[in-house]
Amino acid sequence: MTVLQKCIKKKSNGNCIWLMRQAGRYLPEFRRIRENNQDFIKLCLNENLSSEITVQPLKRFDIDAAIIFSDILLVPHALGQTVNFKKDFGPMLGEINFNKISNVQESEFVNKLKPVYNAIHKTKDKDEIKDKDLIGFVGAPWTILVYMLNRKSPKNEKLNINVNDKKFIDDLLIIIIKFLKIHIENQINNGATIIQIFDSWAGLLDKKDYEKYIYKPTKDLVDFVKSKKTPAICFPKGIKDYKEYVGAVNPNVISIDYDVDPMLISKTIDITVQGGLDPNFLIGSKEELEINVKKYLDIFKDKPYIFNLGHGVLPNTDPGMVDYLVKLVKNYS
Ligand code: 1CP
Repeated sequence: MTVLQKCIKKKSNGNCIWLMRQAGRYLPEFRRIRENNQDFIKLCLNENLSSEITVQPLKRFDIDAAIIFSDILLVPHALGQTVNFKKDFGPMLGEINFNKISNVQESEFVNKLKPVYNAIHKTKDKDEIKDKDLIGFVGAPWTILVYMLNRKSPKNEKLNINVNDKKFIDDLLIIIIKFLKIHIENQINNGATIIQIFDSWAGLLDKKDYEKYIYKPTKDLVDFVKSKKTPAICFPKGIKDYKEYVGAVNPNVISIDYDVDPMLISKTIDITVQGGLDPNFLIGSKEELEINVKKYLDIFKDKPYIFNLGHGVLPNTDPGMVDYLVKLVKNYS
């Protein structure tokens, strides 16, 4: 059993660690590839390069898992919605043609994402990943819905979704869930050993709408992942009540953001916990980083815990700080 799987099965607190966005712009070796590959979707669909990028952080750091280099927005792309990543702006999506989307066939969708599945297949046989986990992922149905309808990141402005058109949203949600399951299944069949579900925009929703847009659809995916004998990690960033979420969705692991009090989580949640540390601590001093890393490790000392951040590694992070963090976690006792 891998170090991470032992942590998940509550068999040990194995000082295990991986990081969200562990591959990415803070690594010069990634930036070199990115410079020559301006089209981000094309880069994700280049199976040799995406496999190479996936193992880049494992060559540097003593981390316990790789996460496949891909993006949650490949799903709208494979459903026929245009997705472009504009420099210094983020994703831009085209208009939705519901007729077209509701007629997308499974074979057509899988064909478009074949390079992702091939990249997973290639990566799992690499030396760097022997005895380690390869994490596959999807966006949660709500977060995918947000991008498809808002057509850009909702981070700078109020969400621009017309919830009056409920029938349209409900029908789209059904299609999204169907294809997320297909995407999950193909990742597992090609070698993903864990699935993480990213609900990056869970925090935008009113609590009264959680059941319909977050709990029910995400539990549907979690049950599906579990039926494939694979653990599911859920990251509902910004959710108001993690305990209620865990009760409703029942994942194997709950990944927490940096806004939530880890002490409260440790007292109220009895499944494996992942993450929490504010990625900004990787940009500050080593002393401050150490104090805050110890805070999480102390709080979760006698609990099954996977060290990670409360969101992704920031692009201006010094890889040396990541190395320091990994060593702090591995040497903690
Ligand atoms: O060079 C660049 O500009 C690319 C930056 C980048 C990277 C490295 C994007 C654009 N996506 C990725 C890879 C990625 N995305 C991974 C790879 C594996 C790893 O973690 O190392 C993963 C898991 C994701 C998932 C993802 N994509 C999420 C969920 C996690 C999160 O960050 O909240 C989201 C929201 C996206 C959408 C996305 N992809 C990229 C951008 C700039 C955005 C938009 C973010 C926003 O709306 O602000």
